[in-house]
This record gives sequence, C-alpha cells and structure tokens, in this order.
Amino acid sequence: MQAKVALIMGSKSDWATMESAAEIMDLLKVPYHVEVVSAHRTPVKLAEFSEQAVSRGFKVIIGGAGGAAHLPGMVAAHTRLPVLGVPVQSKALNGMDSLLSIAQMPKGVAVGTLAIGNAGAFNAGLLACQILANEDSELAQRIENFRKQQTETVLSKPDPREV
Ligand code: RP5
Repeated sequence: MQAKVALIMGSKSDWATMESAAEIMDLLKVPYHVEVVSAHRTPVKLAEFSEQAVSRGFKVIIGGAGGAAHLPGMVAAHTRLPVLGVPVQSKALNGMDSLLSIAQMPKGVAVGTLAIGNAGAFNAGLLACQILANEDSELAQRIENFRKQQTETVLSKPDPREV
C-alpha cells in the first residue's frame, strides 16, 4: 500500500526515539516510509525530498532531530504538507535545544511541535494517523478503539501499586 506518512530523521542515532512513531503507526495499520534525511549533512537531499513529497503521495511528514534541529523547519520551508516535529533528547542539553529549535518557527512557516523524546515521537505518529483518519473511516474506527482500550486500561487498575 502507498505510504502516506514520511517518517524522517536527521541521523540513524535518532531511530531509538523515532521508532515510537513507527510503533503506533504499526498498531493502527498505517503504512509509512522511513529514511534518514539530514538538514546539515545532506541539505540537497532534504530539499529534494521535501519538494517531491506531494507528488510522491505523502500527506504528512514526521521529522525528528536533535541538537540544532533544523530538519522539521527546513522540510516545512520546502513543502505545504503538514510537518510534525519531534525534538530528540540531546546529550548536552537534554533536548531543550532540540525543542526550541523546532518550536520557535517564524510566522508563516508552520511546524507542529511534539514533546521531547519517545512520548513526542509516539504522539507524532498518533497525530499523523488522526490527520489521515479524516479521510479514512476504517482508520478512524481503529483510533477510537485504541483510545477506548487505553481508557479502560487506566480505569480497570486505579491502584497505583498494582502492576
Ligand atoms: C542531529 O544531530 C540528529 O538529528 C541527531 O539527533 C544529532 C546527532 O547526530 P549523530 O551525531 O548521532 O549522527 O542532526
């Protein structure tokens, strides 16, 4: 099936974080394309990838990067597709650098910024599915089921000492 989500990241070292986006998309049966595309090390590839994203049939792009995390913003500069940015937790500054680099976009070029680390990556995958679900009623139902199950799991074990 044609992948409608592009899951890209600045380095192979980002995969440990970004695989959380893949995890929820696998669960919700949404196909995605994965690739390392670096804003700093492969800038021409990043521009070409972003410019071709619409014609390749992608509907959403998830971009993860750490440190001076220009990737999501630079991708957004080259495409009208919605870009979800995931700040990867850096060693030096614990991801605050990544977060601010991704969140503080100038007016007129939008990036939807998620939380630092695995929770942010998971939610980026979930949000991409929710965007696609507007045009896919079966996917919408799978998301409803996921949310219901999550709620039931919390309600069924209210004792915090219980595993
Ligand atoms: C960023 O630099 C990447 O997104 C990664 O989070 C960070 C470190 O990259 P490596 O030195 O591990 O390749 O571009």
